[in-house]
Amino acid sequence: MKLRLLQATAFLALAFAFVIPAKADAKPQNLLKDFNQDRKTDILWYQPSSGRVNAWLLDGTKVVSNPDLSWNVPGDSGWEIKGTGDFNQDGKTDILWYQPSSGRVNAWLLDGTKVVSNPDLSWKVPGDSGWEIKGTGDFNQDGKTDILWYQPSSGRVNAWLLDGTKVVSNPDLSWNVPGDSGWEIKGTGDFNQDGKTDILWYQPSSGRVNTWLLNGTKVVSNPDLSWKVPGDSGWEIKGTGDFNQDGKTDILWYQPSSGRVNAWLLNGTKVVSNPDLSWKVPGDSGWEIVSR
Ligand SMILES: [Ca+2]
Ligand SMILES: [Ca+2]
Ligand SMILES: [Ca+2]
Ligand SMILES: [Ca+2]
Repeated sequence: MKLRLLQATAFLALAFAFVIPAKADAKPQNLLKDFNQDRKTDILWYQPSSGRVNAWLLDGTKVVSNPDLSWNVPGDSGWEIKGTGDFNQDGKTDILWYQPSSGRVNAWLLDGTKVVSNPDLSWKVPGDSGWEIKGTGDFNQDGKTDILWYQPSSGRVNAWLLDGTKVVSNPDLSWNVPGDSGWEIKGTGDFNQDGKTDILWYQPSSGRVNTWLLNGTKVVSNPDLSWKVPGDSGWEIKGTGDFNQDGKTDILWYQPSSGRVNAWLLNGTKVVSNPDLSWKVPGDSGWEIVSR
């Protein structure tokens, strides 16, 4: 009887071993922001005045089409888009919303650009706590999207480790950065291609762009990127992605005054080239890139 159980367990373990390689695929997808599942990074836009949520479906830096998502959310509802991820592990990009007044954190589970359902996460965080959502990632390498929080007053950086929309634990990262340092979290990515989520920082006053290379929630090193961009240039970091499909994280920039959208194609922390995207959007259009 015991032997049979052992055999059954061994068989089950073997079955799981075969499933695991396919799941590893979920990690890059998590960073892609890919609304049409062609494995090419797309860009998410939001216009608070109309409530429209729009996706630029890209072929590299070329805009191929720009469908609206199926639901609208007027900005005066107090809801804000805080990032993207894959909260139900179906390989399709979802959207993360936050309403500071109620503290609710909500996920739009998408099938492409169609909203299928919108469950709340299991924890709430009132906006007056001073905590801000800064992005998503997979900080414990379980293939499930987690949420990155930052509290400028204390300098604490915190990760909500999620099982779908359930918060399982919330460890602090190993380093602190007080908000009055002028450093701001601008996104997440995997800058050293080790399959572990890293954090992107920017200091407008110095123009420095910096990465925290992480091992889970531990900061291992923090190299600067090879280029600087002073904040008074009017350029703003709007997110990350992989715009040339080389498996390396790139950075998305936007200059509202000119309407230019630009991609820094990176090799690790080295900027290799910086092509503009094929479309422009003037800042006074009221459209904002929310592609974290
Ligand atoms: Ca795509
Ligand atoms: Ca999904
Ligand atoms: Ca995770
Ligand atoms: Ca990494």
